[in-house]
Amino acid sequence: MATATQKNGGKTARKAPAAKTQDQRMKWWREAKFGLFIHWGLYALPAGTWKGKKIPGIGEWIQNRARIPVREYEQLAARFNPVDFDAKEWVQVAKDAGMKYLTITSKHHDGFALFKSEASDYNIVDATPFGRDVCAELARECRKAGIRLCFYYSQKQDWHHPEASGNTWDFDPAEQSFNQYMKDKGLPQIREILTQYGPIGLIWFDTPQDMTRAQSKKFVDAVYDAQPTCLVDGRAGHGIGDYESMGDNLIPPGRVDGDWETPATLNDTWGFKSYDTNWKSADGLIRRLVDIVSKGGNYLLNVGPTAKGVIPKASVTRLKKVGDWLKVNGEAIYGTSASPYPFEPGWGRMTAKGSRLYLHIFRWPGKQFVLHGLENKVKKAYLLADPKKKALACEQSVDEAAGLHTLQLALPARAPDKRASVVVLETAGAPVVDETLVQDGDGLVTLEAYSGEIRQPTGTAPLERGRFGTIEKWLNTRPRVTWQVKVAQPGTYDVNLLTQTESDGKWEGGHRAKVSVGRQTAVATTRKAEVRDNPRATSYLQDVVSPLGQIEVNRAGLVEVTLKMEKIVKKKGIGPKLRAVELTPA
Ligand code: FHN
Repeated sequence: MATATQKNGGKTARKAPAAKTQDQRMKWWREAKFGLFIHWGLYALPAGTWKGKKIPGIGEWIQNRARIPVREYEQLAARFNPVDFDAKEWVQVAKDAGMKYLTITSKHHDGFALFKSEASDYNIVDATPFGRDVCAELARECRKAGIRLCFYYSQKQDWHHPEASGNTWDFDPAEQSFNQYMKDKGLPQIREILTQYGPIGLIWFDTPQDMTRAQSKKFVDAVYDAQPTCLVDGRAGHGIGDYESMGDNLIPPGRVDGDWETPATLNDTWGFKSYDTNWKSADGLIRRLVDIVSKGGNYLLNVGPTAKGVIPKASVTRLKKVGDWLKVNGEAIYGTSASPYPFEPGWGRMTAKGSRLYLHIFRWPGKQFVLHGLENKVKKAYLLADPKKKALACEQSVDEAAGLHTLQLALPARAPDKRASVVVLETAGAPVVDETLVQDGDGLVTLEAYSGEIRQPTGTAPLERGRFGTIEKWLNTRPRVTWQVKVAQPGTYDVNLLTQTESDGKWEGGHRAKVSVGRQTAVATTRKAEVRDNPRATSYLQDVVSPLGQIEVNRAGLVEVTLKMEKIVKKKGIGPKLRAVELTPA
């Protein structure tokens, strides 16, 4: 189980916010679930190309990646004239997407501010022909639309300032004084963005790098001093802040405790790049939103407007589709808490609110749906998409010997929404579940690496848990991974081993893997029988499926499944990167 390290973050560091309890301060954010991130600045002009060359990497990093001298890059300001910028339209994009807050780059790493600043004239009002304060205009429109305005602020990197970090091509790091930068620009600008635009929802610091704890604390205190109710994200440094910010585009596996958020891109860049068209599908965005919320997180989804001030149409249409889904299913998202189950079922995800459990079904089962492990009585079940809330027939039973609670639901043959259809279960009291890993109602048993227990003999090089919920560094044959799982349907199962590729597509087979349940074993050499998209990093990781044979499970109830590697090929030195073991009814 992952843990959001900031769950009490900020409590010791904070000076001012005593006026409200932490729960009161966090309330709007915990209910909001979905926000718009906007990366916008001078980098929208080159849009990924400098002097005729396509510069690899994310668009807002072009100055750094192409080592553009300050004196050259800052001339972009004289050409920055986003005449099509319309704050009302941008806020409407967020509103139509069902988003509740908007976080814009008030200053990104290039040091250029999107607000009127006395601390530095390298800002949109003083340095561009446009001359308008976009933060002021957005503040006005956000207020009217009931959207919380929040500011991203790059506190450590400022490639324009001689005393800040990140620009090693113009300035010598050995001669820099970050304290001087904080005094001259960093802290004054934090005060400006918190005093010029009314109440601010949160400040989104980023890349604290080697800041000292005292420096991080100064920034955070400056926020809390100016606006005690303003939240601070988890990238202020040193674990200070109100919630944890996950890695970019990183959706953690399983259950996550504490408050957290995943910042994510719609394509592969944050700032606009004219040739990045690798857009995520609306279906994928809806499922990611559900996935994140089912684990208790918030989804901060980014757009990168053009230099004219337009949010790309491809972004707007996708976001609108998410918003349309939320119009029907928002009750199962806003203000909900994480699924009471600590694992991810194969058929979809769950969220909860009061005495309601919401089943977000991705894999529609046809006319019958089975859920194991829910212990409360279900008073009524219905589809959220059904305006009449017609009750779905449901039956509950308990198999005492197997320790298994089963709910059977009658569903229409076709899904109301193929991306995610929500069934509401009104339960007697808040949902209570058996937290033991259990077979899915449709028969699949998924044993994900993140929920497996590593049995590591002493003296062997330790297996490691990877960012995407894998088990890695499996380079010797002595460790085992085990799962305790409740099986509902005894019978014969096909056993598959799923191992993950490297991001460059590298994968190594030829290992000998053995899965056992009691005396039953399935053992085979790993090979690429099938390749699937990795659900956590669809665009660049894949799962390789190796069939291991069959095993027989002869009774319902709790069983222990063990995975051992009997032989490991080490030619490429990566070993099997375990994603999951799957048991499918034969
Ligand atoms: O370097 C930045 C990047 O440009 C972008 O702003 C992302 C958004 O989370 N944050 C940093 C990298 O993690």
